[in-house]
Amino acid sequence: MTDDRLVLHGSFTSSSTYKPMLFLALAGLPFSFRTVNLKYGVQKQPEHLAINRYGQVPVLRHRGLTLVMSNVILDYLARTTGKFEAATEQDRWRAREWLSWENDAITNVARVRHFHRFRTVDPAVMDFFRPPAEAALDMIDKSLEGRQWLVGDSCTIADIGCWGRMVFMAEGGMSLDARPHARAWRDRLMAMPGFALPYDLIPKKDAELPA
Ligand SMILES: N[C@@H](CCC(=O)N[C@@H](CS)C(=O)NCC(=O)O)C(=O)O
Repeated sequence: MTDDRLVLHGSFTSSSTYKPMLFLALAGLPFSFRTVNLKYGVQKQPEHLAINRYGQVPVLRHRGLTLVMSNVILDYLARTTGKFEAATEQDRWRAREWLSWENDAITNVARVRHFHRFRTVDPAVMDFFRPPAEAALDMIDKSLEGRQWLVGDSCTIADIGCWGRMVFMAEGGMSLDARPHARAWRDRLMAMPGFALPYDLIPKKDAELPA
């Protein structure tokens, strides 16, 4: 394997892994996938901590670089491939503004799903996180009124990042049913060549993905 090949470390249950994985699938880029089993705590073992100090997934390795944090990885992939990058400098910054916002706000959707699916938490914890999670989904819906994509006239890393973090919302009891603009946007994403949902896209084992 050459240093030029993209290597993504992640997990099939992880929305943060899905985000760069979806980028690569939509871009039709070949890459290697290395699975990190979160259930068994592999992300906290020294070998993984050596590439991600935070003990999390995803990690992207490429050309001697090691990148962590899904939005940093999306930024890197857009810069190095030119794909899903906005057309103007203003819009390129705006796409990154959405990614920064999603890390604050849509993360609450991921938290609610996480508590729902993987842990038993005090209902008060759910009561705390659910309103900002629903508000984040409302924000996406409102922002898409009268437009096809979050930034500019085509799909960018803003769309991939925001959609990717909310993808497991149904596992947390949330939906786009009453959010028509967000629903139409999701359908546009789903119609793109290469699109797949996480459980169909992310392998459970190490894999070599062709273009
Ligand atoms: N802000 C980080 C969040 C990464 C994250 O929360 N990863 C989760 C999976 S979605 C993880 O590795 N959890 C295991 C753990 O924290 O031990 C990103 O966007 O990459």
